[in-house]
Amino acid sequence: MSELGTLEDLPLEYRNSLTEKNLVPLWPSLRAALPYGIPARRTQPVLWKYDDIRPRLMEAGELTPIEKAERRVLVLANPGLGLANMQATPSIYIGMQLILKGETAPNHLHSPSAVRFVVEGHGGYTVVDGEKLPMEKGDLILTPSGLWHEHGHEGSDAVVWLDALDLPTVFALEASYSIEGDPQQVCNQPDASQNNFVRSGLIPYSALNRPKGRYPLKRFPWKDVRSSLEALATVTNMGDAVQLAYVNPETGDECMPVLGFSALMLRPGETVTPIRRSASAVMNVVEGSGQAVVDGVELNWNENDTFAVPTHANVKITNTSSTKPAFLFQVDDAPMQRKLGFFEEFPA
Ligand code: GTQ
Repeated sequence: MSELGTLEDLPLEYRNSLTEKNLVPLWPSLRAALPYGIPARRTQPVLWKYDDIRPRLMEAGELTPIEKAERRVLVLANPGLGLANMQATPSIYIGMQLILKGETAPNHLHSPSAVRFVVEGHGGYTVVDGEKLPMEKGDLILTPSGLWHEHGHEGSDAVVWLDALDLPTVFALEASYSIEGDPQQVCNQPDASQNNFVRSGLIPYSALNRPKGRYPLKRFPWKDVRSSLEALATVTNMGDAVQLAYVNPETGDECMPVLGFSALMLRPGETVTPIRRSASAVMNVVEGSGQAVVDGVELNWNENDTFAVPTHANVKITNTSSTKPAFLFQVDDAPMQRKLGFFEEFPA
């Protein structure tokens, strides 16, 4: 393979003449743009300890009233991507949001899609499109692009949840914006989707006769996810991932367009080595403790910790407890990569 010409190979006068006309020669940058074999990755395998986040989040609760924050969030930023860019991975925004007793985070909508995954506390809720959705630990709440949403807290102790947004992509496309709104009228059937979709394989008959709902199910209670994982574990060989994807119950498709969500159970002492994939991911620990080795970097995690997995990374995850299961929540950008036609898996 021949060496490509560099910028310095070109006469200064020629280079300046290009710059002047907003032109750039490709060949000096070609290999950086299209590296051989594996993408150039700046994303680091980072671990954010909840023990580091929590006290700082509580301090934010004292320093910044909700009116001054709109959303009181500490963003989990990957240092490899530049902290100010607020990316956990190139496509995944992750924040930890705090809401205190009696507070409300005002109604708005925006072009990025978001989900909430509850980390601690009781009595939080989000109103999405008029539907009031309770939030308990591990519950997943969808707030899709363009739908009104506001948060509140009717309990006593602090409520914290993880926000996952496709903001980096929407922002990069210069399509990110929001609209403020008045408080929503809450409909008289709160959380109705819980009664529409009680068991997989059963959907309301009337749903067959209308266009498929884009977001028919907006809350996935953790207690159901956890028991479903335990059931799946009984028919899954040790070492094979016990993993469930959150999907649209009317279509079977991933429940959001850009980011995908799944839950993983590791049995006591179990190690899983997921197939290497082109998607990046962020994992949040719901329960348990263990170790992830991501591209050779050891990350020792406990409950509520969060870590980033770059694209194309080699991953090994171990539950280090010999007695208790571990449960992880995964956010990845596989749905977007699939739609764009370049999602890949690389069997060992
Ligand atoms: O709760 O609506 O972490 O709009 C970032 C942007 C949370 C939210 C974030 C948001 C929200």
